[in-house]
Amino acid sequence: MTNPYELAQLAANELREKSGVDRYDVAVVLGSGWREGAAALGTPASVVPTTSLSGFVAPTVAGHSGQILSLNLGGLLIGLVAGRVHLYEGNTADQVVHPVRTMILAGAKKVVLTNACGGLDLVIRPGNVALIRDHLNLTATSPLEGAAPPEGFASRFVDLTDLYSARLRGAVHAAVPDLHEGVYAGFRGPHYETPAEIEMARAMGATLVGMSTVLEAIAARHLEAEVLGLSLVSNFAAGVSTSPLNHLEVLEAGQSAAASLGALLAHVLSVL
Ligand code: 8IG
Repeated sequence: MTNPYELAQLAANELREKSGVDRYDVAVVLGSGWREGAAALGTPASVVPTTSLSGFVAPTVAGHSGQILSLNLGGLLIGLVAGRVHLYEGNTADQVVHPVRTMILAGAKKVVLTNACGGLDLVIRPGNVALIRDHLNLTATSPLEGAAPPEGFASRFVDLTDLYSARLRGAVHAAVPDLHEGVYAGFRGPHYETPAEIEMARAMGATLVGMSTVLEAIAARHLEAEVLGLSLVSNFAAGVSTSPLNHLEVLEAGQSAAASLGALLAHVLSVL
């Protein structure tokens, strides 16, 4: 049985061979809503289906196969991971973080994690994007559980003080005015929270809630990558808004956001 690190190294070698890209600078994991926006980054130089790479599990969302798209953005080599997988699909923490480990072992020293989430703060409205400043891992698991990482990898007792890189956040704030920052609470899902759970998350300091990102951030930091988190707020979390947005407003917020997400992503990538 190969360990998760050897499996990711194997997948990284396969990816380099199949994509023809011998190193990556930045990996971007595309969450819901971001895939459409990423099309604005340009035509990928190569598209590798994740089914052809060791250790990748297929997303269970209908019609969305996993792909790694390689792009050269003004000399910056970007690997876009489309088709994130989650704990709630029945995957282990190691399976959830395998794409991130693979991209880092293929050379990426920076990892951008994008997602769609619920918002707890009335000031961060549906359609807004927030930078993740910190997180609460409420999944009750870690990608570093289990056997110790093999020789050559950092200890599993990772310092998460600067998990969402202050340096990268500073660069993005300088380039993109008016971006919010939030604390992302990662739940297992797939159900949304009860209003009481959202009040619990608020009391703990959360302003954003979702079902992804936290495990990937931990695994990326363990492999010594710099992490940036971008959350598209898609809805107010349970019980937050007394006058819930109607469905049409939510759809409109999502659509107008999708149009600008690609431009935002391109701008962010150019300053990292
Ligand atoms: I979009 O309100 C989206 N994803 N946990 N809660 C959780 N995940 C989400 C939510 C939400 N909205």
